Amino acid sequence: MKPVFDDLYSDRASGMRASEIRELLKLTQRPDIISFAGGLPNPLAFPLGIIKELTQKVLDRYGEKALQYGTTEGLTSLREAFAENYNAHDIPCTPDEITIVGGSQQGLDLLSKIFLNPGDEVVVGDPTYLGGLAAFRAFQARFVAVPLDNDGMRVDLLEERLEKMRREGRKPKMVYVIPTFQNPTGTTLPTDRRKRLIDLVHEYDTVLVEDNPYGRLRYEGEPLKPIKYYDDPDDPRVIYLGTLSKTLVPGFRIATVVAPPEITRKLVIAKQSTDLCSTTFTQYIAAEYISGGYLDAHMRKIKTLYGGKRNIMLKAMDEFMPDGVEWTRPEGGMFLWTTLPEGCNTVEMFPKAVENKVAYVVGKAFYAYEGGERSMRINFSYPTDEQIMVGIERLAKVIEEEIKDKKAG
Ligand code: PMP
Ligand code: G9A
Repeated sequence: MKPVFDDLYSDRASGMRASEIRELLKLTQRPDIISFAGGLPNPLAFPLGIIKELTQKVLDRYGEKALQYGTTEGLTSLREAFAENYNAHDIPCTPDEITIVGGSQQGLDLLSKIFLNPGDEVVVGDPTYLGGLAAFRAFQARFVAVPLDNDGMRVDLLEERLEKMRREGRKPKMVYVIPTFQNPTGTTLPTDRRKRLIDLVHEYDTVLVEDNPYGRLRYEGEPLKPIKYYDDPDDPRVIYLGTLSKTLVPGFRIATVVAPPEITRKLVIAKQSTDLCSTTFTQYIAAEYISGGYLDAHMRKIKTLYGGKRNIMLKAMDEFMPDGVEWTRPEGGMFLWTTLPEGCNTVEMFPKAVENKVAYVVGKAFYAYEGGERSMRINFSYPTDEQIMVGIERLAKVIEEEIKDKKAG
């Protein structure tokens, strides 16, 4: 049948494509499949008891107000609580510089809405978070994809690209980085690269979007200061995205965009036409949670849980993976990035993995244009310890077959 609505869709909607991760999430609903695909927090890390208590408190104290529309900027007490918490964690900001958004995904969407015309260029890591690529693509961006090494984005190559663009009269609208325990690779930018990034966005007159959902999920090693810490207060260029999705619960849909006042104003206007305001009820609960000091205490519990799962996954990888397979050993976050030997293809292998009841995200999904054919992202925060052991054994068998087939073929 001829598609009825094709000539009605905008150019923007015609170019949209489904998120591999969102589609794969359906697999996690199948009880027989062990999924390492979604970047989901573990339900064991959800502080149900405290949330129950605080929900009751919010209803008793604020009643109907907590269920009413709120301001587009977000609840003042929540912005104050975030500002205090952020300042204690080397993210300098005032409550007025914070906009509460419905997840950092909405932050990426709104930033695209205010900065991008069709054809505008955005610098991204190659690979990078596929939801970021999707948000930029929805506004018809083009990408300047800068390769990563074991220390995250190659800032030297970024500089070369920016210089070349300048010679050609081009300027990127944003530089998008996930500095700590990057999605999908788990890599972390060292301090010298963080500082260099600040210099570069000043030198080439653009902004840096620092997306930091995993920064506090560190299981070993010394914490690094966010890029925002090194920003110039007299000429701020960093827009910082933080979220409660990985440190409290994703179902609240509460995140922050920290930006200079001028950008914050534009962002708020853009959000007015998107959703008027973020969910009032969960903002009230989150404000109580953060100002009550629960978040920092809860981080210790999460770190023990996820650190243990990371170790189990690394142990299983060491035990089961065939020769020639390589993977990262991140000091935090939720993912291992795994690369198979030359000739293997993780897209072609995917149906065999599902047949063997294990799932991952194909590496290709995280590349702006091409790459990642031999790679995959595997998540360790969501599965149970037992699922990690069994699932990695299954995956290793599938990979072993793939390697044999490629050698034979
Ligand atoms: N950015 C990155 C790098 C992510 O990994 C995610 C979620 N996996 C998001 C943004 C979106 O998170 P949320 O909208 O739940 O805050
Ligand atoms: O789409 C989601 O559920 C968020 C997870 C993102 C990811 O897996 O990177």
